[in-house]
Amino acid sequence: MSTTKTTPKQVTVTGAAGQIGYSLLFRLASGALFGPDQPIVLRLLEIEPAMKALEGVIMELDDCAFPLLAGIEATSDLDTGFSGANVAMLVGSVPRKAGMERKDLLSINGGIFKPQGQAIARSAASDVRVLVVGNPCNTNCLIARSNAPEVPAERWFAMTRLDENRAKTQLAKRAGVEVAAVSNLAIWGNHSATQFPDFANARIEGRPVPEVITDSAWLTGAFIETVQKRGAAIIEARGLSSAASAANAAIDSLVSVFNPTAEGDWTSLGVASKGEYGVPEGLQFGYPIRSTGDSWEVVPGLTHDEFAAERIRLTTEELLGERADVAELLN
Ligand code: NAX
Repeated sequence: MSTTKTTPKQVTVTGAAGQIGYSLLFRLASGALFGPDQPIVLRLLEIEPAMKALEGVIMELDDCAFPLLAGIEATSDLDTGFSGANVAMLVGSVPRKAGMERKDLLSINGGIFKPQGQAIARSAASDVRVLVVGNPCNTNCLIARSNAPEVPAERWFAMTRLDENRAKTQLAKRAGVEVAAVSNLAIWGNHSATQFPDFANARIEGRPVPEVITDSAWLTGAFIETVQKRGAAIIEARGLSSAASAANAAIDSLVSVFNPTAEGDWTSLGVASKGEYGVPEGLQFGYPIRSTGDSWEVVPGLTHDEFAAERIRLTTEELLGERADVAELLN
């Protein structure tokens, strides 16, 4: 195998010295995103106070001697960080602290994602794909996208895949099947406690979930609650928020964008709404997505009962509220 003849992909990761970065970078460098024949350059964007910690992470990356890692650029300068980026993973953000209102959180993060969006428009490669992980990821993605009108709206994704993966495992455990038997699991709406993991349209071994798991009280109650509150349960158990599973979901998300979706299946991504399923246009909304590897579509024609429709209405309302809170940051 020769890796020297292939032009490396430029992959930017923000918040690279953080927890998720610590899991993500090593998987990227080992080929988890583009496979074993595609070298990459990691472009690591951090704020000044974290540059020393980032140096340590880079030492460890060096010490892995990854054959696919063609270079590392560490910087706190936005244009250097996004220069020539084919993929931008926006992980770094400011977490919610005790006493912080949602509005404060949104505007602090707006201060991060607006200039990042502008720098992506100026400096990234013309084929850039952007995945926003840093919370509140849907609205952070909306802010960045709206400040980069030169980058087509369909290149922007907010991460709902961790919720999808969590939901699949809960269903598999309950049904006593392997997780690979669960398919067609969409997370509708916001990556937050209002998200709707759509069990009714999901399948287990090809059959609708409610036919396999007939306990509808569990599906509409404990199942949804477990998925929605999984992040908090991990903090409670580990003393730290989920990181390795988030990094894994970030790679899963982009693999789903760059590769064709399995026949009949779909995956979950937060994308710019064009009004599908009655969701107001422009919201960065979690939908079921099918990709060809080059382009993707929101899966059409799914139906929702009253329960699901109400859940989707609530998560839509929340995203509309977030959008109103950051109106002054939008273009
Ligand atoms: P950490 O606090 O460990 O790391 C964040 C890193 O971002 C820090 O190193 C910090 O210096 C850096 N940073 C802050 N502002 C920056 C800026 N303007 N430019 C570049 N870097 C900057 O958090 P971590 O656990 O890694 O989580 C990162 C984000 O992912 C958080 O917002 C978190 O809420 C979010 N998550 C999103 C998930 C999702 O499913 N969408 C799940 C996991 C995670 O909770």
